[in-house]
Amino acid sequence: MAGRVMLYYFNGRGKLESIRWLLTVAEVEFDEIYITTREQYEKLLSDGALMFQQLPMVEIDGMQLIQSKAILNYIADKYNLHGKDLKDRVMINMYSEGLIDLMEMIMILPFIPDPKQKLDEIQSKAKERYLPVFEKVLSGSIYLVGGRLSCADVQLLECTLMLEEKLAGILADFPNVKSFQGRMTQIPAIKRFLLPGSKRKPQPDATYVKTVMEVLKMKLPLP
Ligand SMILES: N[C@@H](CCC(=O)N[C@@H](CS)C(=O)NCC(=O)O)C(=O)O
Repeated sequence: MAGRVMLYYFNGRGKLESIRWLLTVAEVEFDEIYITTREQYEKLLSDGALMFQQLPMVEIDGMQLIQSKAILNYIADKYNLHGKDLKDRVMINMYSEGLIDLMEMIMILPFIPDPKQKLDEIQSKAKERYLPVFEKVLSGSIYLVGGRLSCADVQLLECTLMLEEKLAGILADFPNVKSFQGRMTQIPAIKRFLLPGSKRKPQPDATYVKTVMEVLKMKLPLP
């Protein structure tokens, strides 16, 4: 198991995409095993690889890690993307948790029957609750916490790109966030990740939704 990092998930963004982003920024090479059938998922279950019977699972440093936030924190700690001390870290975690809340709203759009209503809710929450926070923090600093790059910066970039895919022009009233995006996309590893053919996943399509639903035996509407 030791050796290259191996990711187990669907061939799509979901709860793994932020981990792909963070590994990329940390310049860690990784491989992926795409779960495309119920049998593959059941095999992982019977092997005891999925503690809470959920994906994603990441093999790293001889461990099988589950829970996406725990995995993000491990990578952030290991690769010095989690601030210089406890006080930095709690701020980074606060920003991260907010961004994850927002990204999870976008993530479920393809699985819900009335995405228009949900998208309107995302737009108002993004503009009134989340983006103003980051606009303010970035008015006086290049990065979100402690003047250095952290996992929260990486998630903010990911999240703002996701927002713009769904709501073009949403950053118009947030010039500091837009400039931040411009700076972040100049980081060489990120520049490469944003090019076609990288390990970054596209927006979810019907095939992705169908695979997730079949593998997990999900039924609509979601609870
Ligand atoms: N808190 C977990 C949630 C993981 C999760 O909900 N995974 C979904 C796929 S995206 C899953 O495996 N669902 C199956 C189930 O809950 O039975 C995490 O962030 O990793």
